[in-house]
Amino acid sequence: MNNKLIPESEGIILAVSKGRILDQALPLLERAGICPKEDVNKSRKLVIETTRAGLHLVVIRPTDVPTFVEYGAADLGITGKDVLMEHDSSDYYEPLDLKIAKCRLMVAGLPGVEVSNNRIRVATKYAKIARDYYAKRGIQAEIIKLYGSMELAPLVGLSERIVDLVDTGNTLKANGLVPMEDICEISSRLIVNKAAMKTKHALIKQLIVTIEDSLR
Ligand code: PRT
Ligand code: MG
Repeated sequence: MNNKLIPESEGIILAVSKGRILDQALPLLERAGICPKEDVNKSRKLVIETTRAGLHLVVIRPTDVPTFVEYGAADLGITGKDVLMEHDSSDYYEPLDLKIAKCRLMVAGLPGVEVSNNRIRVATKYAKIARDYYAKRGIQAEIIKLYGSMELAPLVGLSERIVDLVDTGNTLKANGLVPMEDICEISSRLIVNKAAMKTKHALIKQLIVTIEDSLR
């Protein structure tokens, strides 16, 4: 591809997830000496230059980050492990755990609501993760895919359980739900396009080392 805004010879593109990951990624990048040249929350520009020569940022939805990186539209990306697990591909490297935007992926539900192992409905944004989790336990769960407000599902009888991210537990509590099973810990990761790791090795390696140093 030659019709790109940023010629390959002129640097690398880092795709950062919008929202809460961005809020925590910006201070981390700043510690690594990388500052966007515009206010990423206000700018209407989609490609933002940084104080690190040759490093451009694109700020996109968390779920789009692995896609951009796999196709090489971005050389690197920052997104949640939950997003990567659900995306389920190995078409990129995952060299760093950035230890930001931490939370846990959990099964939750209304207290006292028992379920039988062959009749359980689970509402979640994480259909693949939930399917794998129950399959591993030999439980035939009916997975109901939602795009948000998972906590509502048990309250209105859509499902007996939800699989969702939990941080403080306040959201569950506010809705009368309780955490029931721990699936795994989540944090944001740095991912890298496999081809770019070869063709732009020096630039990318330097950047990984700089970010890794700033984690300490
Ligand atoms: O809009 P789009 O669907 O693209 O993204 P989004 O709205 O999911 O983005 P955003 O900004 O919420 O960021 C999501 C990413 O942040 C996730 O993919 C995780 O990697 C990370 N993260 C870390 C979290 C949380 N902590 C978190 N607590 N994402 C969501 N939550 C939600 C959770 O879903 C629940 O509704 O916060 C609520 C629980 O928080 P507590 O503190 O009440 O337990
Ligand atoms: Mg959102």
